[in-house]
Amino acid sequence: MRIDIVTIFPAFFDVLEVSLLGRARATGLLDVRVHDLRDWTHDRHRTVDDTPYGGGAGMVMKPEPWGEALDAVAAGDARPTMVFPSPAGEVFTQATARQLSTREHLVFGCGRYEGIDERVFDYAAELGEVRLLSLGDYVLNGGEVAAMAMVEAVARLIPGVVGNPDSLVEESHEDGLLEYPSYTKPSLWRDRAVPPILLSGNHGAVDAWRRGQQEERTRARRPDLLGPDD
Ligand code: 6SD
Repeated sequence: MRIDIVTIFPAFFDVLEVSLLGRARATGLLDVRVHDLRDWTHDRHRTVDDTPYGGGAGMVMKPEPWGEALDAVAAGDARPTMVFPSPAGEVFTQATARQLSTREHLVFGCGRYEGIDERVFDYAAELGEVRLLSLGDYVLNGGEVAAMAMVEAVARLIPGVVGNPDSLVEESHEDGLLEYPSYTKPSLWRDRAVPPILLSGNHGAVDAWRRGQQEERTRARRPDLLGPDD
């Protein structure tokens, strides 16, 4: 998969060099290209923002550098999927991550200030698929942190990026429930014992206990994930 990231803060993405995604890049599974939006400006001050039409607080990202950036990163590609993190977008979920993980080419456009001139999204829709996606119902200072989270959630679903594929299915949200609790040695730590069932060697009983824990936790913490009958 190829991922282009357009931002005025390329340094935010330096950490993509480490851990599993760093290895996926090194082995060629992932081709991540980070671009400075200011490289598509033409004035001495490399201006990317201007005052909003209609008035109001803050500044808006100018359309011209974005248009050139999208033209450049989409060049030669039939139809990339362009993701713009936005608190006004649809909520990004594990289902969204799964959809995006099937794409050949993703472009992340990271806004700053009060956001990007709306016409950029209309224009982008002529180049490919456009998704305005929100990480959650809270406000960040820009799209970078949201894009980073989405890149990680998507890239780990690409075959080979996560070494053991079993660890992909035994996860919160993969089966619509929260993950069961995990324990490791020692079996007694600071007066706290590991649930004895996990030491029993009875795999059927362990599976049933874990499923019960998933349901109990989901009911307590995330009832919104459950249907009326659960
Ligand atoms: C100005 C942005 C882009 C500002 C954001 C996304 C979410 N879930 N919260 N905040 C955000 C994205 C904020 O550019």
